[in-house]
Order: sequence, then structure tokens, then C-alpha cells
Amino acid sequence: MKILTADYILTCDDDFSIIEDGAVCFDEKIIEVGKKDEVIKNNPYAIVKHLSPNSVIMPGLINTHTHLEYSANKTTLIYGDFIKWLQSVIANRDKLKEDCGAECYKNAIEQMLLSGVTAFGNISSFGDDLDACFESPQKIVYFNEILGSNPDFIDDVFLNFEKRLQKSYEFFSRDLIPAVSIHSIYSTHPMLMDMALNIAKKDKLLISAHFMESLAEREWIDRGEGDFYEFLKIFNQNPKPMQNAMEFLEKFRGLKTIFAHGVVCKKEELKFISKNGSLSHCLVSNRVLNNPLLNIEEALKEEVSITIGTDGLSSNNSLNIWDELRAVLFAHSHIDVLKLSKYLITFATVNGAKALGLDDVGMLKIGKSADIITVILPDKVLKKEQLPLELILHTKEVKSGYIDGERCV
Ligand code: MCF
Ligand code: FE
Repeated sequence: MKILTADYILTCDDDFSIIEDGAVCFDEKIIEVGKKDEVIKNNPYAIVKHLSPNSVIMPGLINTHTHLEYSANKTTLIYGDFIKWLQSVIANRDKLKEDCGAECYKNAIEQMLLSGVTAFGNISSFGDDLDACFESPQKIVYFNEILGSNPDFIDDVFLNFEKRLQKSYEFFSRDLIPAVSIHSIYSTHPMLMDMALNIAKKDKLLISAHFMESLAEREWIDRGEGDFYEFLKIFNQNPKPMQNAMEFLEKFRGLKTIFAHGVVCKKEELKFISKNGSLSHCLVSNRVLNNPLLNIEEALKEEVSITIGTDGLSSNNSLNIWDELRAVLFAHSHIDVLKLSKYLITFATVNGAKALGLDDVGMLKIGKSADIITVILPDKVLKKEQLPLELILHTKEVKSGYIDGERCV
């Protein structure tokens, strides 16, 4: 049993309580959170470690959407236009996949870990990242991706998906949870979706889907026109949208889905997402692919649970979640900075945990798993209301991290 004491405990509980001169006592689970003197008095046999001045203890951070298999990308893929990027992914994915060996996966996972990410959602297109995920200390929801629009290949594509899903079941543990990813409305045939979602329903698996990420996607789905039409003509002489947005969404009703991006959603779509899952905000990815900025306030008005995703290195220069949080903070310049900072910490902790179905993390509270990170700020924070903002501005790496009470950083 251990006790960590710090200047601030950011509990991320329902009241967003911040405890000054606090402590957390834990083994694999959190035993007590409170004022330093009381926690030490109540747990006399625990080993006490006093963190340095300006220390903060908070829940481990959660990245709900990444693609480890694209971690070899630095400057290969084309940014600035969603369709051009998609074409460059198709042209380069085999090479990028080959270039990401064990070391590349290890570095990507370590970058997340050092930034304090103790749990993440990974979209796996090929199953090549399974060993690396198995070996990582973090809790991972492993989304096996399915996509394909040609009805002639449905059976082959589904067989390949089933094989990958099966393989991920062999690694099933508390730390690696198999799940399903429906790539998107423009790339996945409704029949394929039904087949994959039937498995998700039967096995109670979490789902992830890219949804309404670009204006091109909106135009294609609503009117069958635009850049997507030109792009899809390469594969099909007379391409047509396979379903409309609500038909696509309806397939996820009653399931639990993380919708990635959602930057060009209509009100009724946001309403649907709020009742059937959550949204992963991948701001840097949206920016480099020249996609619109998510309207956070509109999504919150519809009671959407927003989480933070870095997306893969296929559309980001960093998997460090603090880099992402800083970018989000600066991009949404019309939202009050203190209010947004508080939101962002909630998005990256409690909301992320709920979205990934990890109900025992994301908050420092008695009985939750001891997934904890510590950060040392460069100086004193005079008012605790400033703490979320100062954390986002100054943190690059955590001082230490624990998963189920075991030291992992
Ligand atoms: O989230 C971004 C942008 N939107 C769609 N797909 C991806 C993203 N990052 C990686 N991808 C992958 C996706 O999983 O790129 C491929 C899929 O395998 C595009 S479709 C050939
Ligand atoms: Fe993605």
C-alpha cells in the first residue's frame, strides 16, 4: 500500500474537486483520496512518498482514437486536402506498414505513456500491431477495422476481419479488449456493416467509426457530389452513396460507439451520438487535413460526451496527449480559456474512460483502479482555478505513472 502526497490532487470527480495539500492512498485500487494529514493518519502502514513542490496528482489520461499501424509516417502522406490524403494513404499504406517494425510501435506507445496516457483506443486495420499492444503496459481497446464497398468482395473482406478479430480474442485480457471499427459511411458497404455489427451485438463489443470528418464527406452523403464523386469514379463508373447519414447511424442504435471527428454533423446526428456513444475530437488531424473545426459548444448543447483522440501519426506529428490538448486549447479561441481547460481535462479523463467502457478509471475516487499520473509544474499556482490551464500549458511529460497501482513511468 502506498501514499503519494502532492500540492494538488485533481480528482476529476463529478464536482471537479481539487484538493490542496492532498494525498492518494492505493494498492491496485484507490483506497483513500483526501487531505494529506488525514490520509496518512488513516493508513499508518502505507509507504509514504512526498512529491516535490508544485506537484499534481491526477487520473491517467485517455486517448480514445489512434492508429498505431501508421506510426512510421512523418512526411510521406499528403496533408491539406482530405481526398488527396486518402489517396496517399492508399498508395503508401503497405510501405508505411512495413516501415513500422517492433521498435516503431514501441516508440509510439512509449510517447503516449510518457505523456501520461494509461489507456487508449487503437484502430487496427491489419492486425500488425497486436503484439505491440499486448506487450504495452496500458489498457487498450483494440478496434479491428472493417471496410470495403465492393459487394463482390464482401465475403473475403468479412473472413479477413473475422480472422483478425479472432486473433485479438486470443489476447483478450483486462488490458486488451477486442472491439470493432466500421471505417466510415463512404467506405463500408451496409451489408458488411450489418455482418460486423451483428458480432459486436452478440459479443457486446465496443465500436468505433469515423463519421462526418470532411465537407467532402458531407457533400457526398447528402448530394452524391463533390470530390468524393471524382475519387470514387476510379473504382466505379457511376458511384452513388451507399446510404444516408441517418441510415448509417441507425445501425449503431443501442450499441456503444465512439464516433471519430463529427465536425460536420447535423443536430439530429449529434442527438443520436449523445444517446448511443461518444465523440472523439481529433483536432490536429482535422487541422492538417484541412477539415472544419468541431463546434464544441453545439455538441455539448446536444449532450454529446466529447473525448480526446490524437488520431494516428498518419495525420498528426505527435501522440503526446498534452500536445493535442494544447492545440485544442489554442484552436477553440472563442471559448473562455479557463472553462475550456476544465472541459479538456474532463474530456481526456472521465469522458474517455466512459467512452472506452473502462468505468473503473478516469477519476481519483475510492474503489477505482489506481491508474494515476503525477506532474510537476515549473512553479506555484496561486489559485486552484488556474490549475487545469497551467497543466495544459506546461506539461510535456509526466513525472510518474501507475496502472493498477504498478509503476509504469
Ligand atoms: O482518422 C483519420 C482520417 N479518417 C479516416 N481514416 C484514417 C485516419 N487515420 C488513419 N486512417 C486509416 C483508416 O483506418 O486510413 C485508412 C483506413 O484504414 C483510410 S481508407 C483506405
Ligand atoms: Fe482515425
